[in-house]
Amino acid sequence: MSKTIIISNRLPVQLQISNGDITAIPSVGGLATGMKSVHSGGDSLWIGWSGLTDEEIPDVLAPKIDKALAEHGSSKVRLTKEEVNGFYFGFSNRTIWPLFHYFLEYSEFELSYWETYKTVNQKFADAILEKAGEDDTIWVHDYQLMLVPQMVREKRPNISIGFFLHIPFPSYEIFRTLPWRREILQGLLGSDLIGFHTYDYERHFLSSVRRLLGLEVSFNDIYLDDRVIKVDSFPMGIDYKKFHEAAHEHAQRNESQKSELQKRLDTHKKSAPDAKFFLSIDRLDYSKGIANRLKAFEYFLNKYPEYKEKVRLIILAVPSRSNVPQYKLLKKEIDELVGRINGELSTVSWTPIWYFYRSMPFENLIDLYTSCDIAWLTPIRDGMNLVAKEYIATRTDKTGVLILSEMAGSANEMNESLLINPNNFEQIADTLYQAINMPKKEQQERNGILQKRLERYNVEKWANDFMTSLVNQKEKEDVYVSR
Ligand code: GDG
Repeated sequence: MSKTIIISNRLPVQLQISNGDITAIPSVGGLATGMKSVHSGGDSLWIGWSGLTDEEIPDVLAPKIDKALAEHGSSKVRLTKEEVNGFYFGFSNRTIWPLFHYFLEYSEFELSYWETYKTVNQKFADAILEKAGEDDTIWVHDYQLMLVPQMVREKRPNISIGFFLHIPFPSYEIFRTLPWRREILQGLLGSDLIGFHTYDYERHFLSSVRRLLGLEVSFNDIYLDDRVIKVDSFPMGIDYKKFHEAAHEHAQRNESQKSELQKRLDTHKKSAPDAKFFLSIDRLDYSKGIANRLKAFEYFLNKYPEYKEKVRLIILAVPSRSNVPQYKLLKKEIDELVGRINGELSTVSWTPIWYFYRSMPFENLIDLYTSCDIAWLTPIRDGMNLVAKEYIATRTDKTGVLILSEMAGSANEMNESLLINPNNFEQIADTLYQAINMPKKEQQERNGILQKRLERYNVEKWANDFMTSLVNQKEKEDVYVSR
């Protein structure tokens, strides 16, 4: 029987070794949360890096690790510490990530990173080739593995390969600055179908293919030798039911079933029923605009001082890539901003910002989504932003206001939210004011429309659309070849 092979840098679970025991904990992050529901439902194998380097895995534990991963339908690619440094912390996160998010000044063009990226991509391709049958479908994910499609294609000319990019594809003017721009495009073109979150990313990609490789492009088909490659947009959805039902279940809990966090949130709500909670949740990443949000919060409190002691900003910043210098610096900047703003504005009964630097269990995520009146998600650039969708899905009585950045891919589908430019503090302050004062009926009207859309175009539909499109493209290609 044919199967789907999902391949991404990280697996759906992360392994931890303590006292000779192995624990598998669910991975946090957009790709992992989204694909997990697809993976758990069907006949699929997920190949990726376990999160532990070869040096961290004692020989005696290797079989246990393979067994633990197999229980999650997963198989690992082995990487050394040096490979992780060059491939993941290096080329992926110091070259591609900043470049594709328009932080050109952060992007490092380092030959040794590129060399390691190629070596590691080949390791992932080899792992696929070892496991894949001729009829299997390969679905490669994200910017860490852009060379894999062509590496697999060289050995298996007829196998079906799809690729999905979870981050933005930048405009040609940005992309052309990359020294290995042609190699990256050629790597991606090993796929039969290349998917992006939005039509804009798709157009940017096609423009780069046309201008850098001079290939024939007709609508969204690329002609390369005897192959036709389709490029399309598939805006990723969420597991709507999971979030919506979790919120319903949450609302029915009695006092003893509530988490400590929820009890604290309830106490504050009771003591100040008119107070509003703003929520900000992201990985701690410069693309997410957390520092800007803090500055804009201060700006808002200066412009509308009547809201001092009446609003509170809850920030959940999930640790991410802390080995990369820019992330270390950002952490320091955020710590300082939170300290300064709280120091200057706090009163005996009010701390304006609650700041959590950690990853929280799913249950606490639901506590935050359901307790906060306003979700304030204003990345500088974001491929999609699933948190915005999750917040809306948990609002079972349809109240709540979402303030969303125009620069997030999700803004295209979430027009009923309050869209802002994350660099415009004046607009942000006025939008926060508008959100605080939005009548309940208007909130419910906006969220009702959003919820219907998110429920219909959920993550399962997203994955099915991608897979159906891949099958159709393969058939179209076969007809083209046999002409
Ligand atoms: C990339 C792209 C694109 C967050 N904190 C916790 C936690 N999360 C979960 C959220 C959500 C996911 O992580 C974050 O997804 P995002 O989409 O917001 O962001 P990235 O991680 O940057 O994801 C992004 C995505 O890929 C999908 O294509 O949307 O643009 O950058 O699902 O719920 N989950 C738990 N604890 C936390 O503390 N359990």
